[in-house]
Amino acid sequence: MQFVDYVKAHVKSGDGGKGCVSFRREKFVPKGGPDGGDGGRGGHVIVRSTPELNTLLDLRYHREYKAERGDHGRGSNKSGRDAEDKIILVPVGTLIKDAVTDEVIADLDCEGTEVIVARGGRGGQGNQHFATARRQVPRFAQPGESGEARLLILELKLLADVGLIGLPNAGKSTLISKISAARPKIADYPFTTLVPNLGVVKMGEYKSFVVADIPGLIEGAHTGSGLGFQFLRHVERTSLLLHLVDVSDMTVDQPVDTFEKINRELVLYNPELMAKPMALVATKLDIAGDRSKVKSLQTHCKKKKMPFFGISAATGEGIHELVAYLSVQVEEARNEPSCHKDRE
Ligand SMILES: Nc1nc2c(ncn2[C@@H]2O[C@H](COP(=O)(O)OP(=O)(O)OP(=O)(O)O)[C@@H](O)[C@H]2O)c(=O)[nH]1
Ligand SMILES: [Mg+2]
Repeated sequence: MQFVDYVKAHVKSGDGGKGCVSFRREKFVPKGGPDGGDGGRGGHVIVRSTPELNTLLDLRYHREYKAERGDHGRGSNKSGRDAEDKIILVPVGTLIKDAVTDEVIADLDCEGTEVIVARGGRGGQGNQHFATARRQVPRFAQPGESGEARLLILELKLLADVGLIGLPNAGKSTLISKISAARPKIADYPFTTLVPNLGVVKMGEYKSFVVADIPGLIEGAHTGSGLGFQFLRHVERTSLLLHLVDVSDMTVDQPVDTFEKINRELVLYNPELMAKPMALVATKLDIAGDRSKVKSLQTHCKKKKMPFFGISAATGEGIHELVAYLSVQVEEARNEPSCHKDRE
């Protein structure tokens, strides 16, 4: 399935219905008073998050959302019906912005939350409201209020606790397939992963955490090299980053330099990413040869006070320790007030 995480959409709420000008007509009651009903409210346009979606794909093919106008008021004090609201369903984790002002309208980061993005116009009042002692025959009523039109940007930022980053071929998808039920495509060429994958990792009997595997990054991603760094938005909300480095890669002499180059790409994307806790994971230990690269990375981590792990998805070496570390970190992050405590 295609994965879409950025779309623009036009929304327009419904106008309010017109208030009615009408007078009571009954047998034997000459000059009945005004009885024009009110117009109904125009429909709102509402964006609602649902766990059943995981891409903004539907919005790519349907970029205009219009709610209906409210019914006009009628005689005999009959109010017009309010129009139905137009609901746009989006995946949990969708950020909604006004495309013109760039203002964030809402961040639907919980399941089932919703926001009115364009408010329906109020219905106009019928002439019955305008009768006074001195004006007993009001021949006017209020028009309905206009609806709002807006251009929105919808941006999906997946919700995950741990984000996997690293060069293409580093073993990110292999790791997620080892520790969760996710089965992403794995292959020995770069850019196997083209869209993010999420995997749920069990943490004890009742709890779990979510890991995001994103496409590989290369130097120059900020200028669009490789797949660019657009997918980094999906690790922006994580509480922890794992930076994977393939220590069996013959084409890399100095893994420390490569590691720092990729870190610079993160800073260029968003300096806050580098402020997140990060651990370095040396991968493919089973084919790492004399492990001299492992040692240089380990020393580098010690200097930077960064946690270091060595793993092999092939033999299982180090995987258990890594998952135990992640469980503790995720648990701690969830206990911090700024985090989503309700996600388990
Ligand atoms: N021997 C060995 N091979 C591994 C290990 N982990 C991954 N590989 C191999 O390395 C290659 C790349 O693995 P992927 O998991 O697809 O790498 P990736 O980081 O997801 O790559 P992209 O999606 O292209 O960014 C595959 O051929 C894997 O089988 C490991 O621990 N040992
Ligand atoms: Mg991959």
